[in-house]
Amino acid sequence: EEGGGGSAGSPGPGQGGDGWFTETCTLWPGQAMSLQVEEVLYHQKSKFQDVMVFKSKTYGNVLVLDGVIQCTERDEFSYQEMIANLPLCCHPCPKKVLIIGGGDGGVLREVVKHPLVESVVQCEIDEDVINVSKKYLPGMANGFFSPKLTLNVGDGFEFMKQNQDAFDVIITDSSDPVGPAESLFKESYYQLMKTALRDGGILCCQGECQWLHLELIKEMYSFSKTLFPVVDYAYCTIPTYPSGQIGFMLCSKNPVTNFREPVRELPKEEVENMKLKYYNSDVHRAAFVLPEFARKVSARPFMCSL
Ligand code: SPM
Repeated sequence: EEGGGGSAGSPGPGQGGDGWFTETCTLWPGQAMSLQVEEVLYHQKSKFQDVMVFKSKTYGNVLVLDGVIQCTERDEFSYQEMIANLPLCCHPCPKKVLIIGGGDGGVLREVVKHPLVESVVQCEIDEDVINVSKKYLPGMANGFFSPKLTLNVGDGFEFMKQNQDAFDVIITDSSDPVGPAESLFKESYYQLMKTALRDGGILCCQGECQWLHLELIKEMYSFSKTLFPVVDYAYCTIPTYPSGQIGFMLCSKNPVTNFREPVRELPKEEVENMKLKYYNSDVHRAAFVLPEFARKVSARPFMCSL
């Protein structure tokens, strides 16, 4: 079995038609996350992957790609707010933003809220994910209606090859490194993002989980350090991702960037105006404080050295 093996509505691994969706995957062997299913709302194969949405008992509607939970209505805000605001609040003037992936629209929803962002291009390869999200995850997909957006249904690699020196911030909201998203965790992809960024540009990518993927994080950190003067790693908590957390790789072309200190402190009123439920400036700073086992293994003592 490659990658995710979760299923709902029909018997599958760890799921005996008992009304529970169970997420299993070769990336987190020996553990599984289960959610009680009220109704399967959509289940089809797209050109790229298996796409499912189900209504859960306590987490709202849930988007699942190739058997792996991508977001639930109850807890999606933590990941989407953090992957958007960590880079945006560390760039002095994030006018032009590129989002790769993120077909549910949640990251886009957060990016377009940011007052300094003037335009956003989003490249999502799977149009079915966008359409399904508009129908079943409207609270996330509302970003697709922003006048700041230019939507490109296609391959992010190809788009960046044609658009160099073009963006202040690039955010990669990908699924996991098996199947269609595998190449997004490789050095060649980070190199391409570097050329697509303007001088002083910043990138932020889905960076997997300290409890499960320290070796991968270490590898990404090492090759990023050969490409960018500043590299750092942060994380957030989120109940429905394996082991309850997920991380973010951050790289800057600007040698004076300090990711741990936002250049724009969001006042309380702005946090309220932007309807933020997870991100604030204190959470931003705290997100970079890693537990000792991760700080050591991911060579963290060097992460902030310039
Ligand atoms: N906009 C939400 C899309 C989610 N992108 C990240 C999904 C990751 C799912 N697997 C998490 C595994 C963490 N080790």
